[in-house]
Amino acid sequence: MKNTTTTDLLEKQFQDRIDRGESIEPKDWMPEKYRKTHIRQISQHAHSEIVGMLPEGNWITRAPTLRRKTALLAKVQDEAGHGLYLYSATETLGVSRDELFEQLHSGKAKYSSIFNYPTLSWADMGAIGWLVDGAAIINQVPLTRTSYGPYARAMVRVCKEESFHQRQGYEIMLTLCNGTEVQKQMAQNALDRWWWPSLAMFGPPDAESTHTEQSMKWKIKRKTNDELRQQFVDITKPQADILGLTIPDPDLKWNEERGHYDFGEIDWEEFWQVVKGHGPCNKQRLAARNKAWDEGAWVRDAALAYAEKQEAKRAEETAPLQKAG
Ligand code: BYC
Repeated sequence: MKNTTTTDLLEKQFQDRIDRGESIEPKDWMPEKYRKTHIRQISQHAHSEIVGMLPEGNWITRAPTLRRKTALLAKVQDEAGHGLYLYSATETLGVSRDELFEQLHSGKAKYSSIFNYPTLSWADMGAIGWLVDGAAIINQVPLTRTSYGPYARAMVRVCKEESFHQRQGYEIMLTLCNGTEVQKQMAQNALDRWWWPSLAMFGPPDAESTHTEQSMKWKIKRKTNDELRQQFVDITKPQADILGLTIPDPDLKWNEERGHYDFGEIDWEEFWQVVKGHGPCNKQRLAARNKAWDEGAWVRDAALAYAEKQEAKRAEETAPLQKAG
């Protein structure tokens, strides 16, 4: 007969809590693999937000109007905020922010494949908001009910902001599509370049996804990569029709029987090349993050020196009181 160890019992109790829909909090017992999976997923998500500021930051100074500039600036600032909440949520699992930054800057950490593609025209700001933030919402709304409390709570605010991001992107597309023929072509060209990378954002097909099965059991993921990808295609195709744009996929057709759109094969070879660091902008993105980190060293040093001085001052002020007491 198999011996039931304490760990087996704890794991069973943990799974029972998950099955009952309870939220897991930082000080609760959790299997080491659950903790590690969260550190991996939440930190990759945080890095994606931070690196995700770069392709759009590229267009802030060239936004066509003041209104567009303020909206884009606000969106990019929101992404910095999302990155910071998510780093804080990761820290609750016992990893330090310095370690997380080191993983990003050394190239060890993954971040979303999508941010390794270039932003070539203003229409890309529209396509990113519409497609990339649209995909992010579909992926992240289920995460507001993920089993780890700090991650689920961070996702609530993030999703509200993503909704504004998606709308500002779609409105850019709508304006371009109602503009001149050249503007409409810019919008079509941006859709042509961003469509397939946006579908790949959801991750490998379920059959090849390393983590989905366990993450579904632990209710980290509430839907699989393929389910979310299908949902994205079903929602986005009618939006493209309203814009009068053509999705660059000859196999995209409504399937009456399935009640979903069928769509063509994603180039997974390209996806893995990008994930492994060989995408069009991987080197540029890492170089930009490292440069910002190095150039910000004096700010971190000054903040630390100020905090130490304040601490010393407080200690000096309270010392006589303590002596008297
Ligand atoms: N890019 O077993 P799988 C945003 C990796 S932020 C790179 O399915 P999982 C936004 C995966 O990490 C967008 N790598 O993994 C920000 C794993 O490798 P490791 C980011 C990818 O974790 C600013 C391997 O492939 N969103 O939206 O179960 C402006 C096998 O995959 C990708 C999040 O991070 C990829 N696309 O599922 C605008 C959301 N896909 O770690 C927008 C939270 C997979 O074993 N994350 N890999 O070395 C998730 O929901 C899940 O982590 C994923 C992947 C669905 C992404």
